[in-house]
Amino acid sequence: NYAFWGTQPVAQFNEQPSTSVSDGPIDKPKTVADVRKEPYGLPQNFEWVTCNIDNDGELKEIYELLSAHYVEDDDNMFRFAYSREFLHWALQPPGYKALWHCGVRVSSTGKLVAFISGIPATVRVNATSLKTVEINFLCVHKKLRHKRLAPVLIKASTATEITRRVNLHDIWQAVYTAGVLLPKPVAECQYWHRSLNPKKLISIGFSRLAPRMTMARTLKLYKLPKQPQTPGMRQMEARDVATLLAAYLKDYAIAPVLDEEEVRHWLSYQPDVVHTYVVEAPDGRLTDLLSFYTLPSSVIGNEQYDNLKAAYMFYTVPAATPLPQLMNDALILAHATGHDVFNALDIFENEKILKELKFGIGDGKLRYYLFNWRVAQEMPSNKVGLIML
Ligand code: YNC
Ligand code: MG
Repeated sequence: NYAFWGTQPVAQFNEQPSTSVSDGPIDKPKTVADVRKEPYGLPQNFEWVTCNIDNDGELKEIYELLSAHYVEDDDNMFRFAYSREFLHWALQPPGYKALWHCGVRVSSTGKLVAFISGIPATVRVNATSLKTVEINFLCVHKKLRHKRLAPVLIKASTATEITRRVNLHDIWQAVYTAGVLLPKPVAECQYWHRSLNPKKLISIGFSRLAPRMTMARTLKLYKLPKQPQTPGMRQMEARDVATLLAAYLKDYAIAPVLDEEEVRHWLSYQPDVVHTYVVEAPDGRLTDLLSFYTLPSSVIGNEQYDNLKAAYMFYTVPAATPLPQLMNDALILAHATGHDVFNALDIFENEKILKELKFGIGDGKLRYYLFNWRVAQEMPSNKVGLIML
């Protein structure tokens, strides 16, 4: 029973699967002229603001809101702690719109109490390339949840105010991911985790010593070489333009369509934000690509550690190098740059290789959603070729 989502142009659970359904929009077509020009209302003493990411003070406010109130695991032991540099990268890709960095402040004090963001992205869904907004970083201050603001904010913000701001730019579809089950996922994916620093992961309760395993045997099991094993592996530089990626993404049912400038934005090496490596053949050709991004989590209420440094698999293209070898190098490079754990979803071809690389299955799922777009069929996770931060 989804009081809110039941009213939105999203696929619903009770729709009868039918062979006659084909991919397409859910709402009747509209134009920018149909879009309301004034922001939606908020309760007394709250106001919409557009956040300026280039202003260090405003970026810090978003960073602090998310650090204290964003996504936690089911047992409330860890909370995502996106860095300021990361937010800067994630929120300002080519063509970004400041208007889509949407905050809510308390009018009397100016305090930032909620945030939601969108970035422009062309996403191919089956045969259709859609100009979409990718929605992310929806966050409401804990004290305001389940109160009067929350439903208003959810309703006014996610599906009316951010939608209005996006529609003003003649964009009518959105892509988003969430752990929670909402109407109706286009794909459901599973998280897997590979220990890089098992001793720390055990002491913070992220993982446990397996039955009949000692700490010494555990350390040995997860030990990694110091250097990547693939000859010609080096950091990606701005001069490298990975045309490899575009060709690879064609095999997936949902995938981004990236131009050169976007590839450069998303894949240029930035320490502790996005780590990208290419394999350069002796003749100078680039044959493979691997990348991961850095997303730390706060460790809630642990005496010894307050932070967990996680690497998340990002776009990785095996061609001359087999995927298991490329991924093993990703583990080595993540370990060498101080990450404690490497996380990956069972998207792309990952499912086939995660076990042999000593990943363990996680308890979190990640669901992919489309707004105002229906697909004829849900996609298996190995047809997903889109990664959202
Ligand atoms: C969620 N994550 O079911 P119903 S992901 C979307 N995404 O609706 P409540 C969510 N909807 O059931 P609270 C959601 N979580 O009545 C809950 N909902 O139909 C739905 N957490 O729920 C929920 N960030 O009163 C319900 O809300 C309705 O006070 C109200 O606030 C929710 O960024 C939230 O997990 C998530 O800050 C803001 O719990 C709050 O609890 C919070 O219970 C911690 O809301 C942080 C967190 C979410 C991360 C993300 C993607 C968001 C997508 C939003 C949808 C975008 C639609 C497309 C717009 C553009 C369209 C165009 C063109
Ligand atoms: Mg809630």
